[in-house]
Amino acid sequence: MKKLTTLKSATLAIALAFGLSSMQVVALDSDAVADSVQNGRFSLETEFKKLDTDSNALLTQTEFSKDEFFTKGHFAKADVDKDGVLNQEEFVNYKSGAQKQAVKRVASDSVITSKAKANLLAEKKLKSLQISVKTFNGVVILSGFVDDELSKIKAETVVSKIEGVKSVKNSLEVKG
Ligand SMILES: [Ca+2]
Ligand SMILES: [Ca+2]
Repeated sequence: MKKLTTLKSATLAIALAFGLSSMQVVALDSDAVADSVQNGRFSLETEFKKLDTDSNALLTQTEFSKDEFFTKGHFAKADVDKDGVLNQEEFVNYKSGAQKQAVKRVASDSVITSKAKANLLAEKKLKSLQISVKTFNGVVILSGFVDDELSKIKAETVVSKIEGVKSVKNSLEVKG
């Protein structure tokens, strides 16, 4: 009797070990972005059903307007067959693409922000602790205070040289 129990728990332990290791393999292999998009697909189908208030399996512009990504331009782009409504496939494809873009954008924006902070910090004269850096879609917004007009220009120049920066909005204020 005792032997059987031991055997059972040994099998269980092996199964657990295998289960765990295959899970780890999946976690290591999958790219975080691809993973979130994949998971997103299931919830996008649910989202589609929620937006489709009259349940005719098609989204009109009004129904789609409840979506976070909605603009008229987005609707037109998503409507691949140009029939003026979105079927589930059009919606899921568009939305997963838009989410993927958003994930990528946030990732590259945060890389730009940290580079900008590091490069500003390297400019000793700038007193960069008083400069705040934000990046959205490759556009860097500088705000806070600098000692003089020259520092304001210097900060902008330093940041605009960073790879991926589309433009710099210089909202730095010169301390009076
Ligand atoms: Ca509908
Ligand atoms: Ca369509």
